[in-house]
Amino acid sequence: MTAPLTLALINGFLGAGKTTLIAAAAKRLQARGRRVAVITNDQAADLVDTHNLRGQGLDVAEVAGGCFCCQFDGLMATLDGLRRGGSNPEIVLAEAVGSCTDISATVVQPLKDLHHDSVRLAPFTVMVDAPRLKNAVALAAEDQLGKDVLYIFDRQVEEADLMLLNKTDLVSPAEIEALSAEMRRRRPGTPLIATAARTGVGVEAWIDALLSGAGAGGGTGAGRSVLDLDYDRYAAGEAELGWLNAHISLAQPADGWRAAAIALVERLRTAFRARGAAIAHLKVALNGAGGSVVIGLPDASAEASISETGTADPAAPVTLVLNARIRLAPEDLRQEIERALPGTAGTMTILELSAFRPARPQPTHRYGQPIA
Ligand SMILES: Nc1nc2c(ncn2[C@@H]2O[C@H](COP(=O)(O)OP(=O)(O)OP(=O)(O)O)[C@@H](O)[C@H]2O)c(=O)[nH]1
Ligand SMILES: [Mg+2]
Repeated sequence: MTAPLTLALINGFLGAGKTTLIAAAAKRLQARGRRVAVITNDQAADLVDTHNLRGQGLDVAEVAGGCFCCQFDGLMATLDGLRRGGSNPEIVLAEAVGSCTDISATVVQPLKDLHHDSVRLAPFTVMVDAPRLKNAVALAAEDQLGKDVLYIFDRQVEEADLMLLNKTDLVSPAEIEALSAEMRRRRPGTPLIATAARTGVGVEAWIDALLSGAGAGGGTGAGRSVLDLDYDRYAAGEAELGWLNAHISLAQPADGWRAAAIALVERLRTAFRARGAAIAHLKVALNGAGGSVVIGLPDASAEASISETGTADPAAPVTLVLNARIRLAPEDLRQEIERALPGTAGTMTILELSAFRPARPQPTHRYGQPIA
């Protein structure tokens, strides 16, 4: 029998910083001599996160077409594929879809019950975006994403074995204290690490917690509790957001592709603002021969983040992958994106484009009680 691999599941609302943390942690684990792979997950294919992480040289597999809870068998097949594949990882970091919750009942418990021979679970991590929590506390039910989306945001942390308060670089030390206290109030007895994934703060501490298995209640392991969740509100919250994934082939952008990607994101920011459509996360990846650029906009007022790997051949064609999670009807979202796209380049071919509202979650398994 092959040795069990360690699976570290991480959830947290859209744009919290999960992919940024995973990239940072995977590289540090590799530097410690560990074999690591990453699993990304989404409602549809063509993920910016997958391109982003692969562009950073990581071994990445994708579970597309539904969250881990609804694609549990797909998750198991993907783990199996990684195990048989070239890198044969000891540790797999798996990022759930950021609009999902109830991962303990639908993913962690079935893994404990049905797959404990082949998978060792690290504490289930939930990451919270510090500025978003600050806003949620201040505005209560009036969050710009709507009260049902806020319901999901609020529930996510309540099932954590390990909590991360991220983007601590964007709040003051006093606010870190207050927000940490708020998280401890929401999820008592659960370890909390303050992180700034973008600058690397807290990443080593997270890795140590994953490897030692230190989780909720001072115990080890994963899935101490399961949520008592209102699936109608959960489904309504997910359906508040329009979801669009596109994969587009572009001829050489006139101003260079970095400028073209930034201009596209800024055109979309303006368009969504004009319609009063809140941004949950807008991501664009441009990939060409020799390099890639990833632009992220986690909300309408944030500064767009830009990361580049390699040096792309400026004369070569590129592919653009775009993922938008916006509080807007899918048909309107599609229209705005199609309207914004042509300015990006002279010639483009849309290879794939899907725009939809996430369907009601139908988990493969659901355990009403935690497995001992
Ligand atoms: N200031 C700051 N920004 C961060 C930090 N961590 C991540 N970000 C930025 O937040 C944005 C979202 O980060 P991601 O890592 O893509 O977030 P995610 O949780 O994977 O998002 P989804 O996959 O859409 O759910 C990006 O623009 C990041 O650069 C941080 O610690 N501080
Ligand atoms: Mg991500």
